Amino acid sequence: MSKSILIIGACGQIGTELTTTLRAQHGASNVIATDIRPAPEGLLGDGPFEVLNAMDGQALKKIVDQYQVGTIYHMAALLSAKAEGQPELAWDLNMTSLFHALNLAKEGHIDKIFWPSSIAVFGPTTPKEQTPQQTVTEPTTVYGISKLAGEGWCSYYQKRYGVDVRTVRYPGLISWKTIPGGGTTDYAIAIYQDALAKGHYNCFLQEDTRMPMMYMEDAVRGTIELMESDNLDNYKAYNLGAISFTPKEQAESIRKYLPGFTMEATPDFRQAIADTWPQSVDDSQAREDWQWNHRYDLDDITKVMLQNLKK
Ligand code: AKB
Repeated sequence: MSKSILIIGACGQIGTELTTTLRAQHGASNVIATDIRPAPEGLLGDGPFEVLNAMDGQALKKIVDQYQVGTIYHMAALLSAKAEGQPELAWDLNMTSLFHALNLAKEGHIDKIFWPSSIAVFGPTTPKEQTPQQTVTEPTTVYGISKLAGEGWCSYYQKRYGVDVRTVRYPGLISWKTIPGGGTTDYAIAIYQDALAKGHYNCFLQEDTRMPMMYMEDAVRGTIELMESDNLDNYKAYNLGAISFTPKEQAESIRKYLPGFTMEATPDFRQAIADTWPQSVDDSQAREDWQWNHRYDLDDITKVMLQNLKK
C-alpha cells in the first residue's frame, strides 16, 4: 500500500491550493489535511481532515501512524509582518514544528519532508538584484531569522541523519482562493481586491518598491515538481523566481483591464521590511536541477486575479 501525504497548515494561503492539487493527483483519501482550526466548509473539498497544533509532536505522530504518512508538507508559519508583533511565538511555531517533522523522519516514521523558506532569509547586506542562492544572509526580521535557522537545521538533518528534506525560498505569492495574512508582500493581492471593490488602492509600500513575485499555481506546481524530482543530491534551499515588479507597474497592469483604477501610497512599518529584501532572485540552480519554469507573467496574473475575485 502506498503511503499517504500529510499537509500541515492546509487552510493557509499555500496549503489550500497545495492540498486540492495533491488530492486531484493522488486521490482525496491519500492526502491528509491538518490545520490548527477546522477547515471552512468546502475549502479543501473531500478527503480526511484533522485539527492539529503543529507544535504538538505527539498529536502529529499519532496522525502519522494512523494514516501511514510517508510525506509531510509542512506549511504552517507566522509570516513576516505578523511575526514582528509576536517574535517569540513566531520563533517557537516556526522552529518547534519543524523539529517535530525532522525528528519523525530521523526516527524512520516518514520518508520525506517539504519545508518552505522565503526571500526573507536575505537582508540589507545581500545583493538586491538577481540575488544569488548562495550569498550574504543577514536577515533583520524574526521571520527571516527563523527561516534561515530552519534551512540550517534541514541541512544538518540531511547530512547527519540522511533525512530527505526539500526547500524552496518562495517570493511573494499571489492567490485568490485563500488570501494571506501577515505578510509584507500581501499588498500585491489587496491591490486587486480594492481595484474591484473601490477602484482605488492605498498601498502600504512606496510605489517603486520592487520585489520578486509569483502566481500561486506556479508555486504549487514548482513545489510538487521539487518533491517528485529524483535528480537531487545535497540539501539546498532553492531560490524560486518568476517575475519582479513594483506596485506602480502592477497598477499599470490593472489599468489595462480597469482603466479608471487609481493608487496612492501610505508606507507603514512593512516598508522597512521590504527594503531589506531582494528585488529579484537568481533561480538558475532550480531551473537546472529540476527544470523549474514559471508560466505566469504580470499581465497573466492580473487577468486571472481580476476574473476570479470578481466572481
Ligand atoms: C511575507 O511577505 O512574509 C511572505 C514571504 C515573502 O515569505 N509572503
